[in-house]
Amino acid sequence: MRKTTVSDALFERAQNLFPGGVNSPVRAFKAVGGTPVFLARGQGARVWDADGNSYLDFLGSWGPLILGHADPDVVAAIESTARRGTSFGASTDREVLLGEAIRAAMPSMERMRFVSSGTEATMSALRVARGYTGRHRFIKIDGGYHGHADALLVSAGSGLATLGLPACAGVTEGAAADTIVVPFNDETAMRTAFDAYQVAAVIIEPIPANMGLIAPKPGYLKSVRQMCDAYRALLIFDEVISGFRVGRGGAQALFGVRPDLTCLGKIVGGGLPLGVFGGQSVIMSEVAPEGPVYQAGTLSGNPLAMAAGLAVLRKLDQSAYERLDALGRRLEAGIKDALAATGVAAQLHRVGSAFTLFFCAESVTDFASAKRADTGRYARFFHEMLDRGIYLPPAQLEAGFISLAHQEDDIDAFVAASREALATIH
Ligand code: HOZ
Repeated sequence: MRKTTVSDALFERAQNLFPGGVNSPVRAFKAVGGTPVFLARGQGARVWDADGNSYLDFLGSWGPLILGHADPDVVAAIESTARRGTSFGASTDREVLLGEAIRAAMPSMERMRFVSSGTEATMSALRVARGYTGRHRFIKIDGGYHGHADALLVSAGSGLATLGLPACAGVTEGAAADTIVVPFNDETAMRTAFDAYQVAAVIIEPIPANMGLIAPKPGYLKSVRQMCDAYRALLIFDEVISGFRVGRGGAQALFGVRPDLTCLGKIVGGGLPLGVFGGQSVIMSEVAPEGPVYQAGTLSGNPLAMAAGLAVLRKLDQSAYERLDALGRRLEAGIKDALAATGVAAQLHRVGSAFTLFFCAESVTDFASAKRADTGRYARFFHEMLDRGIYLPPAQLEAGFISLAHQEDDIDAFVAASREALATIH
């Protein structure tokens, strides 16, 4: 039996301080029940909680930790940078170095701006698209999550989906009125929206990972690109999760689709707060001080985040992605065997080192089908796995992640725990 005394006591105190006891809703275990685990430290593929229990971590801080916890090169980069100053509010050489590394990996990002979170990146990219096109409406995907800017919280995935909130209180009708929502993987619905409205942009996670992980059907992203061109709207790829996760060039390289603007976060900041938006040079000319679209931040381009991001990107070569994919294939094969052996109806979705297990018999292609998967069963699976030392996303409509710190043994441990957990919940 796991000890939870210290986590329980901390949660008690945290509830007095923070709404729901947390500083981001998805951490509150609302979808799975029980008391959230308070983590004390992480090393490689493992985390330890405040009670001393240890877990193999397949959450990876919701995506950033592609090298695992406390990678020595990342820690060294942060330490040596911190000794020279943590923030200047002025330009540094590391911004140039990281910017060049990002552009080399994703040539569509001809010019970019560093911000402090994925939310800032998507909010700003949308503002730029509106400024550039002179249009105010935009299309987003049902269940797509692009952070918590007002207009983007309409029909959003991640925590809103987990909490079952179709809309967010405090978002005015005016802010939501410009958001046109269409289902993922549905070209007809998008074309209908384009026919009905003049839109500035389509903002889309090319591989949605906030309604669980769902791959685009063949040709879908290309046809979205074509529609954007035909209707003179910008295509914004939210690659906060897929960027540097599914390959060095992100989903845009994987599917051969060049967006006009890209938003990054998570991995690119090496576990520190960082977001990036960028794209065609002429579009980025809209951004102040070159153009009239204002955007700013005291900690933008923060030296510690630049150093951490550079240290991570240096290690993400082709062999790193081959290794991640091999680990992903091992996990997928093991889980599929476990499902067959236990007779549990579930779908394992995987792209490289990102995955979701949907508890349902039908295939999941969009938000509507994702929401039909059995969340109660996922909750039981989650706790059975936690008790077996495996830390997963505390909600089915999210993605799990494998890191380069995971070894074959860790994947086998995940599979063995899954087999027992599936048999128990069946
Ligand atoms: N955007 C993350 C994945 N859904 C969750 C992070 C958070 O909301 O705390």
